[in-house]
Amino acid sequence: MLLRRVFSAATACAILCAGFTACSSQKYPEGSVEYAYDPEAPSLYEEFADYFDVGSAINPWDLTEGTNEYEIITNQFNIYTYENDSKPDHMHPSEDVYNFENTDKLVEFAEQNGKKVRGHTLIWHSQCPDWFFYDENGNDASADLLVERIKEHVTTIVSHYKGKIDTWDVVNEVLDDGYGLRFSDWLRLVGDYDGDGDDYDFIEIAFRAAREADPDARLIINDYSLESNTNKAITMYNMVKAMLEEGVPVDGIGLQMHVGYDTDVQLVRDNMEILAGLKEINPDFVLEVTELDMNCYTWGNEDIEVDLTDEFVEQFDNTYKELFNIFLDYAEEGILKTVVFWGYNDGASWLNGSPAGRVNHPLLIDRDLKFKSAYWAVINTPSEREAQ
Ligand code: 9MR
Repeated sequence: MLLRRVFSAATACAILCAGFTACSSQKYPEGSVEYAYDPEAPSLYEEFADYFDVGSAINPWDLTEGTNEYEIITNQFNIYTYENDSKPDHMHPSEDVYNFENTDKLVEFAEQNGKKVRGHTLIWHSQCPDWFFYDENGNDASADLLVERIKEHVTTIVSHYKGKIDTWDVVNEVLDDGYGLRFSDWLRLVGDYDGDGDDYDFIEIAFRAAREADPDARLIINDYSLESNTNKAITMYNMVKAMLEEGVPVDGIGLQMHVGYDTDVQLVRDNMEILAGLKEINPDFVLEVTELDMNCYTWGNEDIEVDLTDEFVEQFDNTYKELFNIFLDYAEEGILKTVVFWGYNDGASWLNGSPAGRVNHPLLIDRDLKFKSAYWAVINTPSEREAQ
């Protein structure tokens, strides 16, 4: 078993064959490139089954049966989210039009394979059509009108997937990077709707509507930099605490976790600890890692090709490993339930191409679908821990 984990026959084959063609024992669907994909590799979600679900953001084209991509996502993950197709611009492009087709396919795939789905996302300032924010005369929507639209939007979508989508990112990125709420159109137009002195009413209304539409779905408030920006983590803690005390049905916080290869893992742990404090108010409160990836470039760096030296790869792998050890700690405390990667192979990651031509390597599987050393570093964390 241990030997298989470290150096499976297919991995050996892929290495021996590297440089000319991949070996014949591997499956290559007609028309596809010859991948270094190792069908014998163990499964991330199975290795972490005692701790948390492991998932990936995917796209509709990943659901084509018979491809290596389909096999990888099916073998490696037990929870999926669409990278773009369940966002407001796709799902509800104009007031009277809902597009359920693609998300229906994901739900069907999940049902057929015994998997789970995260819905990303109902309310966001980005990838959101403008019609929400204007009335029929082209003026700003009134608070009443926007509140009605929020209720309608959330209720229609969540009801459509009642009992089928396990978790919703009800709101995404509602906090500012400095302090307080992001000044979005949602906030500007709805404001303190009920006059009780707080201005998170658009969030509260969305969560209440979602709970009513599907009482069993897990409802998450999702944001980025919570693991690195302590002010933001404290702001989130305070806001969610106030909401829980008012009975707003927030089940957990999603930490997107788009981190760097050199991220300060102690800070990640400390900020998660702040958010985990919400368990004192609701013992069932959860944390989820919702969009994990590890940028190979530091902030402000304009390079387009990183030098993958042994030293760099070692640091990259260690950071992944340390993060997963933190995740395992929080899973053992009963608060961390889900870890989702933002994509599953380097070639398809959103982190490529900006600046133009940039090549990034943020995930556990490379562009040729070869399982990287980081994959082995991560997948071995539960067994190494149990052996201690
Ligand atoms: O990965 C997504 C990319 O394909 C889209 O162009 C982009 C548009 O905003 O959104 C990306 O996904 C984001 C996610 O929905 C929310 N958190 C940040 C993600 C990366 O930008």
